Amino acid sequence: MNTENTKSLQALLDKHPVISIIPHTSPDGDAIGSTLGLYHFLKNQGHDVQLIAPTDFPDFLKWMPGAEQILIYPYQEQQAAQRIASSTLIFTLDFNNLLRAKPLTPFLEQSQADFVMIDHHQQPDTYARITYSDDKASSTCELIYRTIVALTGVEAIDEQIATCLYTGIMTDTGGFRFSLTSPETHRVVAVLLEKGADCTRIATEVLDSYTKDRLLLLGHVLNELTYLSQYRTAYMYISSKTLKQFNFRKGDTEGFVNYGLRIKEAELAAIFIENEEDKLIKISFRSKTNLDVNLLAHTYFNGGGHINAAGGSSHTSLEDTIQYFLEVLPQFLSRTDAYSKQI
Ligand SMILES: [Mn+2]
Repeated sequence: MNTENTKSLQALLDKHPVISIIPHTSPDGDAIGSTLGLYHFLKNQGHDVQLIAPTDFPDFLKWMPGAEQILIYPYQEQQAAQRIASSTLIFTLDFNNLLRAKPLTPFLEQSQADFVMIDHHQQPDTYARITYSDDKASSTCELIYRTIVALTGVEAIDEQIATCLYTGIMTDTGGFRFSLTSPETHRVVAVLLEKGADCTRIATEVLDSYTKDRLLLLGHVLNELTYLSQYRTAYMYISSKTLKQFNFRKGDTEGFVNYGLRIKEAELAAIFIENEEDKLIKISFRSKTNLDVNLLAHTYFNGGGHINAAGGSSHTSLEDTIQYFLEVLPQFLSRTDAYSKQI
């Protein structure tokens, strides 16, 4: 965070604002880690602060310190709406367009509060008074670390904050593997370990916490994986019927898409998941090297994200969506800009 942004943020905090912190819809490890990390920091500073999640989040994140304090909009609609209406400062973390906070979008749009966006996705929107956006950062948690250090110094990071930020960095880097994992990421993580983050416990809580149904669902999905060697592409799909068969719970399919890339030659992996509730097909893409799946998601599937990890959606059937994917895939791969020059 640069000096100007730090000064403006400190000035906003000096006004003793009523603060809300919002992660994106279907919050992941980085969204919950960054919002909780910031929550503990602001609480420690004596601020009036509330975290509001647009939707529920997976059980494998519910052990995190402070998770029980989060207002989850679908379960506490009135309280959440009132809190947003009375807030004078709103942090939006790990997303950069208010449409990514559905169903809270209309409440956020009507709010008179000052907005602070801290995020690492591409093409940030312009709604915030302070925008701290860095699409080269491994995670929003890394940016929250830098924000806290800029505002107060590293002394302000306690064990709870360290635990939350470590969790988000670990999950968003795929366990320190993805291309945006930098020397700086490791320096930050080193400090978080010194501050008391327990890497073994965090990894166990997040990764080794499948229900038996979830593991069997993964087995089922992998059994039906298709690999298109001519396109170096692996794809998987899950129908709502299959989800029911394995007693699906939120978060169960998280990370499944990455298995496609475990094929040595694979460069692109996709997963298509039927979501009966929202009446759409949710799509995730992952890639190796510099194949730009943000471009793929943005151009053909109403979505976006990062070069190596992006998501989108489709309002046609599961079959038609896969058919469409198979049609546009050769087109996409032959585009001159399919391979990003950024890496
Ligand atoms: Mn993130």
